[in-house]
Amino acid sequence: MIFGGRPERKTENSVENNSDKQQISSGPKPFHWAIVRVPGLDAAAGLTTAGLGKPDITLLLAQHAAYVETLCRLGLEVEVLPATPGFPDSYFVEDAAVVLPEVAVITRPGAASRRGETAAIEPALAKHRPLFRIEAPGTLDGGDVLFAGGRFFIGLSERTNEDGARQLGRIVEARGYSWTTVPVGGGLHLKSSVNTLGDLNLVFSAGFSAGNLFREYDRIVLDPGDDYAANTLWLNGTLLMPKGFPRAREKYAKLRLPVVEVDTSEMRKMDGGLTCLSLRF
Ligand code: CIR
Repeated sequence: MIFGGRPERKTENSVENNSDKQQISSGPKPFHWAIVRVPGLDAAAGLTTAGLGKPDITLLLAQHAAYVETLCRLGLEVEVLPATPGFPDSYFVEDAAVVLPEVAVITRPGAASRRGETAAIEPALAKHRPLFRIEAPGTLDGGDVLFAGGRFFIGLSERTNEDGARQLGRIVEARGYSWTTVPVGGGLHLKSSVNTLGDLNLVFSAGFSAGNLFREYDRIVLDPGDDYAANTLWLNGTLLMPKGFPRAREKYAKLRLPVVEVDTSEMRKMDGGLTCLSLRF
């Protein structure tokens, strides 16, 4: 079922206009589509290291519906896929695919319990893009793939291995994008710690360090204790951030972008955040 959308969207420009930076980016492209999946009643059986207790399924469903409504309000057309019983993490759709302007790449999730999720995402993406696939022995979770300033950063994590990163790298390279791997260190995925706030502005959790890798970017580093807020989602010039991080919100103010706070308390219990709940393209 498809919800929302609006016929015309304005193109957002980079917040900064620095000539060096223009070389690596022509500005973020607006998203038209989002794909999401309704959480299943078995969502509490998903993988988690959060130690925050079991999610309240009724509240989880309500928070998910509010997330979808927010995407619609921001002008996206949202395809809402049905729950897939037996795959309690499948509403974290971001991990099952990576969508480029030209093609979609079906991943091979690093967690064995999540491998079967990809079959259920393929038909939705096949309507929009030619499909490529990450093949064994490669593993890759979409949560480890950050596209910022026209470049792909691919996190090497417990879920994404060198082989998976290289396979994705070859696919993006063939379409004119540069890519590099990034050691994720702690945290589940790369995007648990780093996200784009629109093109060349990046947000980092306090403990994340990647040497010089992001030197051309403008960096906002969050305070210790605000790591979860690093999973903030740029959506066509609006920032969606998790509810309850006033210090992070204050740091974002310098970007002069509208900010919407979204309650993801129940997803957080399952190690999920705002980016993992949708594929956007
Ligand atoms: C998992 O451990 O795979 C899920 N419980 C959470 C996945 C979150 N996905 C993401 O950050 N991209």
